[in-house]
Amino acid sequence: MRTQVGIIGAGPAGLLLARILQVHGIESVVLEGRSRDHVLARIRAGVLEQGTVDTLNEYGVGERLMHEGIPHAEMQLRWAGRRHALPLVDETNRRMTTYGQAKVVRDLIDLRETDHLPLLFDAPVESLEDVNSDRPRIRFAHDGQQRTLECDFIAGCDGFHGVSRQYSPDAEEKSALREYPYGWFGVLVEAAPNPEIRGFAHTTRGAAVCSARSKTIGRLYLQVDPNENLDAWSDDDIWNELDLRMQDGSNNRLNRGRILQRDFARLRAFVCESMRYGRLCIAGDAAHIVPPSGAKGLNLAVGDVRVLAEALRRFLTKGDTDLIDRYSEICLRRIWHSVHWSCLLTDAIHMAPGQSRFDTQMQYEALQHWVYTEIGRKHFVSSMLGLPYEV
Ligand code: FAS
Repeated sequence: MRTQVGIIGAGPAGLLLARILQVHGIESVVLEGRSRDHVLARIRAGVLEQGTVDTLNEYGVGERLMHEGIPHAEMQLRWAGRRHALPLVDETNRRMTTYGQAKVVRDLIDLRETDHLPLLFDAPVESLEDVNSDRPRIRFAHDGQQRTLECDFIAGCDGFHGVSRQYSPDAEEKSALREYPYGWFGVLVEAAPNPEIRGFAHTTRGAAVCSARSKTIGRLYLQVDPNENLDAWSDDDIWNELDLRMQDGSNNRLNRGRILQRDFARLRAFVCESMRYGRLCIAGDAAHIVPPSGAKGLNLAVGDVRVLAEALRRFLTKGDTDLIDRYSEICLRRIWHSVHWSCLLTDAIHMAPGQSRFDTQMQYEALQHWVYTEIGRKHFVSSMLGLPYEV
């Protein structure tokens, strides 16, 4: 097989890159290691920055999003048993929109399949060859055969546990990692999200997060110890703990319903600053991981892919290497800004094991500053809404 751009991974990064390249008349093949059902069933991000919404609309993938997306007007924060809120819209009317990652991925897959463009599922990539030559190759398995995809360029969009990052020789030395001593026990629930109980709660029992994936599906999280036995929690235990942590002195309670899915997410922050080596570029979670508190993971992937698609367009159509040479530098400005914000927010709302009353008071001061000072609100809103794109 031969193509211009070989894309590893059919997550948001790989699929959106394929779409943008297609619009610019550049061929690609997407190789996805898991099955189509598995990819479509994965529940992850839920909140899109304005830039992500605009990008999906710009490339013709926004129709369902504009019908089903739920724009946010405010962020609720709870601490010391009280509810506080701040507007989440900036002076240019940019805002966050709730629209689950599973829907973004489905929209992109539907479009690719409607256009009959190559997207191979159950096609795990096993190795890359000659990434520093002008004829890089991808070795993958498909339908019980060992296959090779010859390309002009390889895009590693294969997530944190993917294969591509290891083919950048200085990736290890140029990577930075922070592991948090707690994680998120997440549940997907069939219950209409209660608009009076949204956002983050800081409590001495641990943080809680209440968000929506649609008007009838809620996505709720409890901070737990990484070694927590999640099976020991009955459904009632989960609902009671969520109500306990989200209480704010009012009689509001969460709408309850069937728990459709349980999962656990480690909280970590990771950045690999070597995002390009020869004819290989990595994008999305293959290059960075942010604690989900800042709702940045998917949005950062979109930012990377915008730069990568334009860099590949200029290189493959005009031989212009300027943007591809600056790919890492441009992406990292946005990445580090989002990682910093996500870690600030994570540190402010979670209880660290053994933290002192002094530490807790420092958290209250940070939360107070973001909600009740003009400069704090500006910082909070501009960080949540994300930096403007450079490309
Ligand atoms: P992805 O991991 O989505 O996609 C990579 C793809 O590559 C996968 O389909 C994988 O199967 C495939 N792949 C891997 N190795 C391969 C190989 N060798 N060959 C072929 N294919 C291979 N972000 C937010 O913004 N908000 C949230 O609330 C949020 N919640 C999250 C909750 C959980 C439990 C997790 C795990 C992540 C969450 N994230 C959240 C982050 C998440 O949404 C990512 O940022 C997003 O999926 C990044 O997209 P991709 O870079 O495309 O990586």
